[in-house]
Amino acid sequence: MNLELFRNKLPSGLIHLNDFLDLKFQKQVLTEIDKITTICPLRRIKTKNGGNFSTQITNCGKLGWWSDHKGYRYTDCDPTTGLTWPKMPDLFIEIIHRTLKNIPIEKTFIPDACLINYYSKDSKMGLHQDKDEKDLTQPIITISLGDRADFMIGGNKRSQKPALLNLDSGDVLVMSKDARPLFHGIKRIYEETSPIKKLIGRFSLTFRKAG
Ligand SMILES: O=C(O)CCC(=O)C(=O)O
Repeated sequence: MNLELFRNKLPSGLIHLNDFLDLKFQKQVLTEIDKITTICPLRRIKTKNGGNFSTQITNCGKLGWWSDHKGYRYTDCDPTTGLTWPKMPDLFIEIIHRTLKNIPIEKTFIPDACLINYYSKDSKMGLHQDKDEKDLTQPIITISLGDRADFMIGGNKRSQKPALLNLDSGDVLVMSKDARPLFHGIKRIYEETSPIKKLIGRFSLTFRKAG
């Protein structure tokens, strides 16, 4: 399917803060990811039907998102090690505060989960809705780091054709209000476009109020 880049206004509730984090800040985020993945390594997990995700994931915060034959869910500890997820770094909380200050939404969002996805050059993420959180009115805030990605944003039904939005390193994307339930995913990663030289591939960090 040929998808086109957004040319006009983004859907209501979808807020794209382009180039929000400078390179120095991005490198600090990467250092925090390195610390998290030392305690809780990135892993390729299975879909509930036994398929393979092409991203690798880990988590930090009180709750972490997980998937295996038992289904999609949030857990308070890493199902493979039984250890609690690493604490959410203060730097991540600072980014959330800065984001909230810059956007016209309620300032009450306090994330208790941060899902970290790692994309290598061939990784993708199929169209999906984020529905495992208890309160689906709470926004989702995503930080992009590393290679450029084509983010797909569709409608309330999977059958609606999505459009594309480029997400670059340092961008922050907010799915709030009417945009919260929209189908979304990652169509493509642009190899070797990362401004952070030691990062090959892309990380996304999605902050959610899960519990
Ligand atoms: O990598 C991204 O920007 C999107 C991640 C995502 O859709 C998710 O974790 O549910």
